[in-house]
Amino acid sequence: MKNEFKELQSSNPKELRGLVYHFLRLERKLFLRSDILLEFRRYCESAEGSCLCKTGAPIVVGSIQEAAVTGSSIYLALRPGIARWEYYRLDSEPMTVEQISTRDFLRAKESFVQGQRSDQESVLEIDLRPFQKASPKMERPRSIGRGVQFLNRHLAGRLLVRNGRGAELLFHFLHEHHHRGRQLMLNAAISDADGLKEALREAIRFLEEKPADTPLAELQHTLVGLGFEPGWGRDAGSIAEMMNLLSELFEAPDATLLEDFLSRIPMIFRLAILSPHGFFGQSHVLGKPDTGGQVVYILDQVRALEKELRDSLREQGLDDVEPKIVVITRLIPEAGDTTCDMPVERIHGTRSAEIIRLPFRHGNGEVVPHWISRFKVWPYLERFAREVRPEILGRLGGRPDFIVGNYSDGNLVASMLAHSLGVTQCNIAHALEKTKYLYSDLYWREHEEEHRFSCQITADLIAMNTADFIITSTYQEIAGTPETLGQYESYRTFSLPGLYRVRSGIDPFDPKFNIVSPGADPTVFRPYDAESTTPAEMADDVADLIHGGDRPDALGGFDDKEKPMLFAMSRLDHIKNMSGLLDWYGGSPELQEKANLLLVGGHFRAEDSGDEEERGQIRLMHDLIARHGLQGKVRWVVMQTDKMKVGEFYRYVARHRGAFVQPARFEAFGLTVIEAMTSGLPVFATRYGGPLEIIEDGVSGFHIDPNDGPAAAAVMAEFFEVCDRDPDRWTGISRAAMQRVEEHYTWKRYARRMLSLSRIYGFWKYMTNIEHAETRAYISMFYHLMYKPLAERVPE
Ligand code: UDP
Ligand code: LCN
Repeated sequence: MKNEFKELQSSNPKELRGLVYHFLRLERKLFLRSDILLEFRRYCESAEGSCLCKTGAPIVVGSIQEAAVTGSSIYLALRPGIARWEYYRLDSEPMTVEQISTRDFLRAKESFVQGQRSDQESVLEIDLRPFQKASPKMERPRSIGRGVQFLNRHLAGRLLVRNGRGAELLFHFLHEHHHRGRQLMLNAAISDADGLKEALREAIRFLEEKPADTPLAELQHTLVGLGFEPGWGRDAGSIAEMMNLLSELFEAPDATLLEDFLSRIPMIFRLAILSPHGFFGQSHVLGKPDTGGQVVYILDQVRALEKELRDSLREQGLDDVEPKIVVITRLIPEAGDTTCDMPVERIHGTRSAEIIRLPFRHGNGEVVPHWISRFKVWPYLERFAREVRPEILGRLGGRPDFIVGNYSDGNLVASMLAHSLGVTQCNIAHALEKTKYLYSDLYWREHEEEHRFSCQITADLIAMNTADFIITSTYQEIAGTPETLGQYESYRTFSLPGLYRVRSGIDPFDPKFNIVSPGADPTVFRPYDAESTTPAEMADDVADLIHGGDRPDALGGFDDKEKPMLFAMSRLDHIKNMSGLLDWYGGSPELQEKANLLLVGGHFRAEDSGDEEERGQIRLMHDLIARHGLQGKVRWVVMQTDKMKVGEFYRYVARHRGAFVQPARFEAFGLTVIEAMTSGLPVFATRYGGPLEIIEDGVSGFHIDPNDGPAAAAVMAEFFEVCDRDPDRWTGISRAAMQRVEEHYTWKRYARRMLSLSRIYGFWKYMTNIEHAETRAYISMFYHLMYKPLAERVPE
C-alpha cells in the first residue's frame, strides 16, 4: 500500500489532509474498520472530499482494519490481503505518511492505556518469528488451513526423492509399529529398504495368485515368513493393494500416493481428549454455565472417532484390537442433577470410550466442591495436569497416540501433558474469547475482575505455540475473510499494556493449521421428510411445547397457528443475541404478519437462573415482548436438555415450513446452524463468524447482519413473502441446505480427515523430527515467568 499512499499524497494532498482532519476533529482515540468506512463515506459526501472517491483512496481506506489517534498523528493498521499487515503513521502538520513498524503501532495503542509510560518504559516483547524460520511456510492464502497436506507435498518432494535416504527412513518407520507389545507391519526378517522392496515383490506375487477375498488368517503364515506382520489389510485383495502402493512409492514418490498409504497404516489406537472446565456430562448439562456446543462437539467427535478407528483397524486386519478414547474433565462434587460428580462415565453410543473426572484442588490439597467459571479456572490447571497424567496412562494402558485439547484451558493442559508424555498435541479452540470481546487485550485490566483475559490470552498464546497441529472448524477461524481478521490471526500482534507486547505471536500461514469441520449427530438430526423414528410420546410433547397452551416450561403462544415459525435456539448469553432477534421481530410488522417467533433457551423466570448475564437477558426479553406488544406471536420454551427432543423441534418447524435464525453478534462456528440445515430448515444466520462460511448466501440459506436488525427482518419477511407466492422457493433452499451439510459437514468426514491428518503428521514427525524444542524452551520461560504469576493472582 506504500505506493498507493504516495500516489494519493502527490495527486490529492489537500483532500488527504482534509480526511486526516476529519478524523482528528472526531476526537476519538480508536476507530474500528466499520467506523473508518462510515467516516470515509461521510467525508466523501462532503464538498471537500467528494473527489477522493475517484482516486485510489477507497482501496487504501478499505484495507484499514484499525486506527489509533494520538495528538495530531493517526496510526493505521492496514490489511491489504488475508493475513498480510502493514502499519502507517499519518501526521497532519506537515502532512506526511510514513510506514512504521509493528512495534510503533502497538506502542501508540498502548499509550491510551499507559499514557506516556509506554514510550519510556521497556516492556517484555514476544517475538516467535526466529523460531519459525526453519519450518516450511505457506505463502498463498488459499493454502491456509491445509497445513498437513502442504507439509506432505513439501516434504515428500524433499525427503523421498532425494538420494534414496527416504526409502531407508520409510523402512525404519514401518518397523516402529506395534500395539501392546505386538509387532505390526514388519518383522526382523526384513533388515533394510532393499530387502523390503524384494519382499514386497514376492508377497505381491503370492497374494495375486489368491482370490481377492482370501482372509488374512489363511495368508498370515506365509506373509510372516516373508517379513510382514498384520496391519496391511484384511484379505488378499486389500493387502496386495497396500503393498502395491508402497512399491509404487518406492519407484516414484508422490505426495498423494504417500497420503493414501499413510492413511491406512495402523498408527492410532489410544486418544486422550481434554476439556477441564464446565459441566461435562451426557445429560442435564446443556444450558448449565459454560456448557454449550463444546460438549456436544466432543461427545459426537468421540463417537465418530471410535467408529472410524474401529472400521480402519478392521480394514487393516486388526479386528482384535480395540481402540480406546478417554475424555478428561473435572469432577464437580456439587453437581446438581448431572453426573459430573462421577469419576467415570461410559459414553453412550461407543463401545469403550469413557469420561474420566478428577477434581480441581486448592493449594492445600482440598477438593474444590463447586462449579467455577471457565474464566477463573487458571490456578487449578497445573496441578490438574499432574494428577490426570497417571490416570490417563492407567486407563489407556499406556501413552496416548495423541492428545487433543479443547478450549483455552484444555489446550493449556494438553500442552503440559503432551510435553511430559512426549506425544503429539492437537488443539481445538471452539471459540477464542479474545475476538469476542472488543479490545479484550488492550483494556484487559478493565476485564480482570470478571474475565481474567490476562490469563486466558496468555494461555492461548502458549498452547498455540506448543501445539503440533491445530484443528479449526472453518477458514475464517484462522484467517478471517478479505475484509475481517481471523480469530487466530488476532494473536499475531497485540499488546496487553503493562504486561507484554506481542510482535509476532502466531502466523496464520503456519502449516500447523488444519480445517476439519464438525457435523451433527446423524442419529439425532435427520431431514424433516425422512421417515419418523421419534417416539410418539416425544413427538406429541414437542408439538404441545410449540403449539400447545400454558405450561410451566413454555410461555406465550400463537394466535394464528397456521403461520410458519421463525425458530431460534441458544443459551441466553448477550453475544447470542436472542433479545436482538426479539427486537427486530418486534420492530417489523411485515415479519410479524408473515411468521410467528419460537424461541428456545434459558429460563423465563430470572430467579431460576444462576447467571447474572442470563438474568439480564431474561429481563430484557420480557421487556421487549411487552414493549412491542408481541403477545400471541411469540412462544418462549425453556432450554431443552434432551437432544432427541431438540432434533424433533427442528423437524417440527420444518414440517410447518418455517426457518431457523441464528442472530448472534458473533458465532465462532455454530452447531445449531448445522443441525437446522441437516433437518432441512432454511437458515438466516449471522455473517460474523462460522455461519458466513457454512451458508452460501441466497443458495443454502441467508446471511444476516446482527448490527442491522431492520435489514435482517426485511430479508426474512421477504423470504416468507416469496414462499407464499412460490412454495418451491422454500423447498429449494431446504434441499440446498441439506446438500451443503451432507457434502461438507459430517462427523464421518471429520473423523476420517482427523485421523488421516494425525497419521500423516505422525509420519513427518518421525521422518524429520519436527520437534519444536526451541519454541518449547522459549514458551516454557513465558509460562513460568508470565502465566504462572497471573494465574496465582486469580482468587481461589
Ligand atoms: N442446545 C440444546 N438446548 C438448548 C440450547 C442449545 O440442546 O436449549 C444445543 C444445540 O442443539 C447445540 C449446542 O447446544 O448442539 C449449542 O452449540 P452452538 O455451537 O450453536 O453454540 P455454543 O453454545 O457452543 O456457543
Ligand atoms: C463454541 C462456540 O462458540 C460455537 O460457535 C461452536 O459451534 C462450539 O463451540 C463447538 O465447536
